[in-house]
Amino acid sequence: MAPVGLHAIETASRDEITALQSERLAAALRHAYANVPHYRAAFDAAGVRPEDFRAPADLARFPLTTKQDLRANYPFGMFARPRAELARIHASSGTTGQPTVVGYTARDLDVWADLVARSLYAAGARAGMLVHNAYGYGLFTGGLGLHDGAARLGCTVVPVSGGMTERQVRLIADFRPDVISVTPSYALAILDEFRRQGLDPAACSLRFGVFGAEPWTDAMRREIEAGFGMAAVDIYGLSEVMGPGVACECVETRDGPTIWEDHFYPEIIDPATGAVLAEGEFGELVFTTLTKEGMPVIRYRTRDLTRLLPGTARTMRRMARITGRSDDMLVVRGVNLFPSQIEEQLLAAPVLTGHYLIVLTRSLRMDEVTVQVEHRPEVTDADRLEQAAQAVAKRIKDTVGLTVRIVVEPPGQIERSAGKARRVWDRRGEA
Ligand code: DLL
Repeated sequence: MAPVGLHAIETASRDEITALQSERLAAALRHAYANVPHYRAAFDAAGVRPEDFRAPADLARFPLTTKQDLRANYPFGMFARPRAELARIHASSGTTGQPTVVGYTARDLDVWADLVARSLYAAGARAGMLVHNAYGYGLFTGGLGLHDGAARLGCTVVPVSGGMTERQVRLIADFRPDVISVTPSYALAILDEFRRQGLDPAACSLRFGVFGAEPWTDAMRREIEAGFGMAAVDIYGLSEVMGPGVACECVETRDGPTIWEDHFYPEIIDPATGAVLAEGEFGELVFTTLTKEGMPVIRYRTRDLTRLLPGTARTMRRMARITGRSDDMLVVRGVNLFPSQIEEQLLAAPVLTGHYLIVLTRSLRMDEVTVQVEHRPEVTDADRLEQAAQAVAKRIKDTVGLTVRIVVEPPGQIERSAGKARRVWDRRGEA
């Protein structure tokens, strides 16, 4: 078990970090090539061998890996160890049929717990604190991933999982947790439930929250921080690379997740050409795992759009908040639109909330965007709500360049999710 607290590598010099990465990248390429037929075939087809790797810049010569590659090797074809040597399997729900399967050796689970413990520590959590873990338990990596990390840090974990919102509030009120881990959209649902029960969420015991698994904005962060009276940090991860804890914000700076670069090597590529972009440029995030045994990934395309930033609270590099996924980007009348751009503007209106759904329809071959959003329960004046709707529509027109219709709904009208929220309903294909 690793010692708990700030690890020396988190503040090592860039030279030390690069040296460690080079050594680990070379080993990861050898491991993947030797043990996963997919990588052997892909490297051979690209005319590269693990021995061609000398320094991180050489990684660009190796082929990228996509979710389709994982699907094509369903269920266990991407494993670098015999199935019997794996301690656990997780899978993504897979909105379109086949799930994506990932496998961990006991050592992988150990590293994962260390990195989630490191993330929680960066977020402000300490040994002895009580953690209310409302990420879903099961095949999703959020619940068990956070659980093992909180236990590793020495916290008391309440494995409440997602759902049963009334009970979430009751347990927070009665158990008095210091830390909550939950998707930001479900945090808002819990916040509403506090108020519905006549309780003041700002007076609750929570001091730190780790929020992730879906895109969210700084406007949403302000809402959650003010609502609960706590510090809210952004935790990032994906199943294919590990799960939660690939990167996490430090509570003292809250300026974008620090990537745990001793275990994951990040690159930013141009999503159209696959070319590696310079530090600071905006594009698609790609990860190579440096220490994973069970299912190493080489240059995995996350589809998440962001940029790399220099370290602040740590020497390791940060990633900017995810703007969205390239496959979530909506193209409406030729304009690119991310749900986060709408969210920013909705939450800037004091009478509106973060419960919203973007509905796309097509009439007379023209795409139309309607944003359904709930108003705050205490504001019921129809004129005020109409003015807010028009003001938001204008700001979206000014910032994004799209005409959208804002429909303000009463509280409770938009479907709640206990996990990742659904933000878009694309009905353009409907007759
Ligand atoms: O969502 C792992 C996770 C669990 C992360 C709990 C944080 C907290 P997947 O289900 O495989 O894994 O989904 C991964 O979710 O590629 C992003 O598109 C999105 N995502 C995850 N964290 C963030 C975040 C988990 N902090 C996919 N901000 C990723 C924005 C995020 N998007």
